[in-house]
Amino acid sequence: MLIVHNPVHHLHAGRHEMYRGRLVPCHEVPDRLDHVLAELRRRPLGELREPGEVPMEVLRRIHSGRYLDFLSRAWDDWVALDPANAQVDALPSVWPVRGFRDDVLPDNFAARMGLFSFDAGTPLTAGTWQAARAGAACAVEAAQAVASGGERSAFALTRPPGHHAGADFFGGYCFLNNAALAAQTLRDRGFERVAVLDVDYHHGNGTQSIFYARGDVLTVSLHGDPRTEYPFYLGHADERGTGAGEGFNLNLPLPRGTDFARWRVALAAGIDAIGRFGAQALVVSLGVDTFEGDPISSFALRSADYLQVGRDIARLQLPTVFVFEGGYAVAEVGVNAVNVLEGFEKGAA
Ligand code: OKP
Ligand code: ZN
Repeated sequence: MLIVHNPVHHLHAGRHEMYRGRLVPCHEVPDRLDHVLAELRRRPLGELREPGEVPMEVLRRIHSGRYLDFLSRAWDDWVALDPANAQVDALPSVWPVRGFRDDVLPDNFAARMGLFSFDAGTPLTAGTWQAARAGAACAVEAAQAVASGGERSAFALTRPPGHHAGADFFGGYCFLNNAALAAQTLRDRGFERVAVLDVDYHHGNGTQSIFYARGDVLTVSLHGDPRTEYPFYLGHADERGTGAGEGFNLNLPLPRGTDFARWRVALAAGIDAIGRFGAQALVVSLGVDTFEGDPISSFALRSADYLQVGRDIARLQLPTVFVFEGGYAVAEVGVNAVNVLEGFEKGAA
């Protein structure tokens, strides 16, 4: 398995996220990735590589031009407001809900932040754009390696994560949708039907919305029930896709406290759907915040369970691109993520 890792991920290092009226330290920290990389050096699974640059046109396959313009300049705009802002993360505080217009791009910076986001838990920092763009490059390069047939599987090891980011919004610690970019790259390189399997604790609302009206990319997400869990406003079982995409979105929400036995039944349903769809390639949004020790999530998977997760996914026998997403129990995130990859490699053999 080829591993493409983001060498500049640490340029995105948020200080605070808004939580219950207070600014609290970020859960999505650079240490997370360093732990996964360290585990991969202990248990090597294949070549470790840094990505080249990803052209803006490739990002535009998934994200809108006006969102990319905003994101690429946001930090400079923020500091231009006041030089003292260079010491502070930018967070949105105002949003256009139902009845407001989103077609007029505001001049005001706070208003633009709100137009292109959906929560106040996702700080934009000095290096956010550089880190996110290099992360997108990891996902695209991993997908290209699999599409060229040079690798049967690849892992894009990057942060910030991506699955909450939509075509034109950030949120949920995510800015560019790495998994969607990987799936689109596989489509553009000739795979007619691509599936995205999102096993992160949180519903992959960005990925779902990007592909919701498309029948060529099946999106499947297992996650905490949005009635109680973030991102709250999407991820219900009755969301099945629309238009040409009808029947090509599958949500498998699960209650807080779900253990591996129950979670694995849902995984089997997701894997079945991917098989029936006739997927020719697979992207896995690999979050390990389903772990029992995760500080912001409430499933109860144990470290050894992740080996079985990888084996179960391997049974699809598809060219597969794994993309790193969540997992906030920092000390265990490396073991858990690499367990999935090792289970996959050994299961496939
Ligand atoms: C990103 B990914 C915790 C609030 C949770 C957002 C969670 C984003 C998860 N105090 N806020 O899906 O792992
Ligand atoms: Zn998550």
